[in-house]
Amino acid sequence: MKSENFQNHTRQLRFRMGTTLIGICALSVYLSCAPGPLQLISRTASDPEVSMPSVESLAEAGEILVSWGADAAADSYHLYRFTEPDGTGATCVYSGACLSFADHTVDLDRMYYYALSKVRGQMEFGPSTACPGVASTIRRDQFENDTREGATEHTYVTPANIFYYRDTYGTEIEDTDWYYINIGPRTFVTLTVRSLTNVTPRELWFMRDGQLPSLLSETAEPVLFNYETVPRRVYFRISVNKENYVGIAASAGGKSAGYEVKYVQSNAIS
Ligand SMILES: [Ca+2]
Repeated sequence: MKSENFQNHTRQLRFRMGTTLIGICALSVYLSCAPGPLQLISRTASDPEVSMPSVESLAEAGEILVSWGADAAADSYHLYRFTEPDGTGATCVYSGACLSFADHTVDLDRMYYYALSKVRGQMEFGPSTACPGVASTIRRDQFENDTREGATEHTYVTPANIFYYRDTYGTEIEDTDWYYINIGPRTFVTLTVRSLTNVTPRELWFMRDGQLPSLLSETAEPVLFNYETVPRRVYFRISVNKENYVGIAASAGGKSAGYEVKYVQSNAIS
């Protein structure tokens, strides 16, 4: 049964990546993370489960961070990187028992695809489905504000960055930024959203919570209203206008960019 599994997995691996990769990875085990004798004795009897790695784009400047969960049935892991989602340009970038790999050997602003396989004894299970990632000159924002629930409080001025990439297959890597601002009773607040690097306002959308997004412009100042008679948190989102950002009619591309949201003034609603 196990050898049948192995043959199936090996066939899949060869089909997707050619025949030389198992050898490449087997030679490059990182000794510092290699399993000790105790782990080999105490491992479970079942086969490792093939699972996708997590890929964090723009983890640091020039870095894609790939991580995966420990599998008690695996002795070590092989991480493969492709230059195309179909498996073209495969390289084994990591082999060993660690649970993450920071990839610095990448071209900036170019999408790569990572697939994980797990090794148990002489058998390799995988690779998994590939997961895309990209690195750029900047790192992603410290705050995790991709969702409304994780919105960052905006007070006076918030410098931030944003990124969007897509490949010719339509795979997207997208950053969206949610903020909220505390607005007093029957008050409206005026903001500016200014580009800092590599982006023009017309490449960005501004969306008031629950409304349709509108394109930013060099001159427009977004306004947020609180019509209620009690203070309220008002949410808004900055995202990229994909066509303007990548280029009209461009099937693939992308970049990272910096912008700044700034409080201008608040006024009473008359
Ligand atoms: Ca961001």
